[in-house]
Amino acid sequence: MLDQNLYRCFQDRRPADPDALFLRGDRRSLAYGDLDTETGRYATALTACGVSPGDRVVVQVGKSVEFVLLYLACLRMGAVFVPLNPAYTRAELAYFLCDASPRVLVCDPAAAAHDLPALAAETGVAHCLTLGTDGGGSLPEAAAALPPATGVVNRGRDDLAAILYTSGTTGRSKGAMITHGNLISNGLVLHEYWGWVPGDVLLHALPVFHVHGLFVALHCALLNGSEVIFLDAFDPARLVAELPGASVLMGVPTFYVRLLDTPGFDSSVSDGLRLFISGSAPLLPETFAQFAALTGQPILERYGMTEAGMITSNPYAGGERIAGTVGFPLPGVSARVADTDGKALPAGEIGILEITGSNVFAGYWNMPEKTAKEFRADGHFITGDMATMAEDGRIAIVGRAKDLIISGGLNVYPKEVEEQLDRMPGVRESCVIGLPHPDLGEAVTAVIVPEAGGRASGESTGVNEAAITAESVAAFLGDRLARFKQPRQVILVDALPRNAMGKVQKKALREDHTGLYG
Ligand code: MCA
Ligand code: AMP
Repeated sequence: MLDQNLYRCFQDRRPADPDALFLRGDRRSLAYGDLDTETGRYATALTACGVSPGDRVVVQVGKSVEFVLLYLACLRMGAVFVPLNPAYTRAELAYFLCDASPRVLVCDPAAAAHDLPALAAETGVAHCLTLGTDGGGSLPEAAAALPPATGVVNRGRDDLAAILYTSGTTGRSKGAMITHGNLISNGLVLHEYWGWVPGDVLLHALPVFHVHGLFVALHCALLNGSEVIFLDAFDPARLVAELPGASVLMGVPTFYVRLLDTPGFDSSVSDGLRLFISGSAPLLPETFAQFAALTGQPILERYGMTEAGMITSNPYAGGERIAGTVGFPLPGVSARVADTDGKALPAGEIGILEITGSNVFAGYWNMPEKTAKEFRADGHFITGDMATMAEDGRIAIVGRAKDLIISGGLNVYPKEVEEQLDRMPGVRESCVIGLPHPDLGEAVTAVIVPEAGGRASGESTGVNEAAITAESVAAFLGDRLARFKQPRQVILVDALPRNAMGKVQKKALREDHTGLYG
């Protein structure tokens, strides 16, 4: 079997100088020459917990250099890395543990002090280790005392490297199975397409539990042997301070909106950069224009999704970056805009984007029926994004067929929030919509009909209606849903607008309240 372990691919492209820096973190740095030894120790620690190739390792911890070591150790030993947003509540984590059935859970020491080891035991997870953002915890402590594993486990193209959970239309998250082959092909294409050159330095301020920060950003740097300025979190003032030492920045649109609002951000800060990349949510043409006017640099917008990594990109060289478009299918990706039966539509017509390519995932973990539904018989994956394709192949994303809200680059499926809201005492029914928000792009907003007929009947109980406020909703959802999924505002109505079939008309609600956030 031809070895397709992504870790080996990174090894092959390392800088010759072992002292060359890989990560320059806020607390510690990591040189390329130390990667094998350090990841080798983590691999030994995981092996001691019985982790074998194919076993899942669920990781719910904050961003740190050690997080990256753990990720690379999993790749290297053929384990399947399952990162989770630290914002997820215990109830949400319970679902992921039951679904992924990992051999090991790695959590924050503060969480372990509560009852996560008990949760791990209840859900059949054999080991619960800890890793703090300060680099402490039982995993790094164990690793430090162990001899480093030396090998790299052979992996085939279709072997799993990671499972990334994406919210599901039904309210249940789906685990997207990502293979070593997916990651190698997408990484190499992006490295070339975006013109990485020796000496490039990446400024990294994204979270590392998603495709954008973990795969797109880090893989490009690793394939280039580049230094990464690895910030703990996004802070626009920090970015302004660090940008002069960087050549590439990747971010969600909210990064660029906030940068434009940050004192000191101007062309003197951005002149040394060769590339600003935006993705994960639509970049408003106004933001693109303001950024270009201030810095002289056109942001390169690209489009992707968890299930397929990066799919399209505006050109780096040899073509125009056009605001409101996401460019062209990347090399190796084939795309069509199709009707609901999967038939390709003529140029310029709006349809659903469908794709094939070696970047497309291997299906949803434990969900063969769901997987089958998202693929056409000819192998095309149905993205659920509404798009147009121009005569020259340029694609614009014009909306979503899937009922999805993207808030600050994080996905929220309304159904999941509605299911919880409907359980709240005093709520008769609810509907969750995304409304335009100047900072987050879209803001999760709940439209609620209070119990007892609401206000229209004149029989409002007063008690229930008064009880339902943004605060009471936040209190109710507190330990049920991660904070970013919780509504920013709550609108009380007498009844939800419905069509003749009884289906709630979300579009009408969105139109009625479109100016809520200014
Ligand atoms: C944090 N909060 C949010 C969000 N983030 N609320 C709504 N939407 C969000 N995205 C809440 C917190 O719970 C907290 O609430 C308050 O906002 C402040 O928290 P803080 O951590 O300080 O937030 P922040 O630093 O302002 O974060 C905003 C952010 C961050 C920088 C936009 O969310 C972020 O880095 N987003 C990037 C996500 C990403 O990487 N997406 C890529 C997915 P309270 O104050 O009430 O406690 S991959 C993908 O989509 C595909 C593959 C692709 O194409 O890339
Ligand atoms: P996720 O499930 O987190 O991977 O989010 C993927 C979704 O983000 C896609 O299906 C799109 O709806 C959206 N998305 C990503 N990049 C862009 C972009 N540049 N423009 C518009 N939508 C985007």
